[in-house]
Amino acid sequence: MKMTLRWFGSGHDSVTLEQIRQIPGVTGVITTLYNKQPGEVWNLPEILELKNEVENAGLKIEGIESVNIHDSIKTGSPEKDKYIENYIITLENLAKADIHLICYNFMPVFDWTRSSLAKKRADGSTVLSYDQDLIDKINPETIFNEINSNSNGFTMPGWEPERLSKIKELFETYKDITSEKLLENLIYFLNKIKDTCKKNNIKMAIHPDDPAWPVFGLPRIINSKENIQKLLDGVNDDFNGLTLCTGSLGSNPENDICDIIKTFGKRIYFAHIRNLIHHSKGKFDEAAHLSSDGSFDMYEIMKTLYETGFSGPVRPDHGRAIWGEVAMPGYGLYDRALGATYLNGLIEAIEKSSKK
Ligand SMILES: [Mn+2]
Repeated sequence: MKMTLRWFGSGHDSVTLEQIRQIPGVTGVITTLYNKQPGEVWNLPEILELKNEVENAGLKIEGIESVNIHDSIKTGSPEKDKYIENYIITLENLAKADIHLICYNFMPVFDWTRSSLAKKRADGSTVLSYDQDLIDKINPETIFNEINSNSNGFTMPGWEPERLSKIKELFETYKDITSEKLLENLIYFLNKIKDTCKKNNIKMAIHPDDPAWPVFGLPRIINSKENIQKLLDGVNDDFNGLTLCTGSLGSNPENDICDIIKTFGKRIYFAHIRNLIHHSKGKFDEAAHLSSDGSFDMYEIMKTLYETGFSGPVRPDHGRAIWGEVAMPGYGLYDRALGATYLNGLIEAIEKSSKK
């Protein structure tokens, strides 16, 4: 496994590449061109500029998170093919820069949803949290404003303010999109990019829906073992794979993460590892990475990944805000560095004990 950290790029992230380089055992980053709108072409010079910046800091780009999908592809509207063409050009340019792993999601309107970005814990740190009862009481515009005004001045991925003005319109475009239709549109997209991905050895690793159930009446299709199976069977080719995100899939305690890893092992290309504390149905707080801090058995998760032969990039996912750090919620340096170190400790122990 290759330990990485998500990095949003200079000017978009409070964390620097120099800091990431000093976390023991972190050898790469997962990054993106954060200014790009969904549907826009990524040109080769701008990709190479990003790559050089990362490599000059002694790190490697292990994958892109995300190349976002334009809403017309998700809704299957007439302009979809134009945006798929753009996506293909972007994939070809990334491959020319020797980047072959793409994390993306297929969630309508919102990439992810939380009811709080800074819930105070007993230890004085703050975390992102989700409470379905709170979400049920607010409308999408309110949550959009709340996310943006509580993000410490950073633009949260998937919550770009320019989307707010279009939110009513966006909901309108999704009103006839059932989960079956959404899956059909995803399969259409994957079939269209298949040849490009195969020719360029690109792995598409879809990110599960977060949380793992429908929010604001919008369909969710990558949220359970059964539904992931439908997608992987729908385009049954190696390029069509999965990002294992323990926090997203695990938001629903009915999802057995280790069983999902065993089932899809060979089609998992990227792993987001974090812990949650479940309170009750539809109610959870994010947590520090350690098993003892949350509801997941992190040792079992890492051991299962190891045993399936997973060799791709792994990254600690959201961390707590600790030690007074001001950063994008979930994406500070300190708790993610602790998370990476803990996960590296688990990996070392698992590797050594499996050789005995
Ligand atoms: Mn994730």
